[in-house]
Amino acid sequence: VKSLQLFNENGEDVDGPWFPKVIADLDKCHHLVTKFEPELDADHPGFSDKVYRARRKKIADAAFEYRHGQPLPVIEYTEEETETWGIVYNSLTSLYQTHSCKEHIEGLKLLEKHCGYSADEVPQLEAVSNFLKERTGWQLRPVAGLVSARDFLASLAFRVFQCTQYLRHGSKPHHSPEPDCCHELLGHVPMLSDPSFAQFSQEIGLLSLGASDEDIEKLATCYWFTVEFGLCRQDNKLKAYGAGLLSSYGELEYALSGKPEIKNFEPEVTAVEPYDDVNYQDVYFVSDTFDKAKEQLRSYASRIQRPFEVTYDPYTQSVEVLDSR
Ligand code: TIH
Ligand code: FE2
Repeated sequence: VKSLQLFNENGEDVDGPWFPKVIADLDKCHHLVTKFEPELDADHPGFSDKVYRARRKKIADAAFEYRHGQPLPVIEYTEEETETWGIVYNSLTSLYQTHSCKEHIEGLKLLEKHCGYSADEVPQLEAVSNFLKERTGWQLRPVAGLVSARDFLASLAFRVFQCTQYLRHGSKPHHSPEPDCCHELLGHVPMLSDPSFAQFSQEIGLLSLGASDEDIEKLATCYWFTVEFGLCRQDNKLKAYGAGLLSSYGELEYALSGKPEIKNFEPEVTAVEPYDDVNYQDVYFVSDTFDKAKEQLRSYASRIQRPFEVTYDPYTQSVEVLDSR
């Protein structure tokens, strides 16, 4: 095994797609997918709301200017935004006891205790990021909207979670086709405070570095059906651990209603399942434990061809790349 020369003398990539090697490289990993932007999508609930669109742009600009190491932008949320947050918070927390996994319930309890999570105020990313750093070594960075799968997965390798800071449109509090800060703060953050889930998420990220477009698509689909829409079995009952469920009152109810199809998580099958990124999912995948899902993914990914191996060094927050040809 020798160290791999990933660039030629002109700095060009010679060994496949570029990927970040150190945490500061994530400044180059925020390419957006402009699918559900209120500016461009006539079906977006904010499409004909000028005030909402201007607000979105202002919050997006702060994210575009952000560089690794800076303090996270502080957003002063308006009364209307705070009200939307409160509606989402109260409706969701009324479902969690029966619908969410114990790791999520535990995480949210800690956030209420240490980060001032409540229905009255939208938490600021800086405080939440500092909390996660102490719990599981994860941190947050702001992002303007929906990031490309390659960039998003790459940040996970460094235990960095890219978070939006705007709120969903107040007219549709119970489901949003795009991520917003309710989704990040109520769906993802409590899960990332669990050590086993934290490791599972980083693992998907590491497996994605330098992968082909086709393999990124497969990993992104596994990510979608686990981290975003995953179910698990606890005390013989189905519970949600996917953040897309934990932040949508409508879909959380639906997923556990007995109506949709439920299949066991099997990376080979899950990776090629078509998914719906606008409406509720047709099918959900269930895993016993995060540790088991992690092992399954690892063995699945060992069959994905990459001419090198990557390992993460937490002391330098960088990845080491080893030629395995
Ligand atoms: N549908 C989720 C919600 O309403 O909070 C948001 C998203 C999850 C995954 C993609 S968009
Ligand atoms: Fe998400």
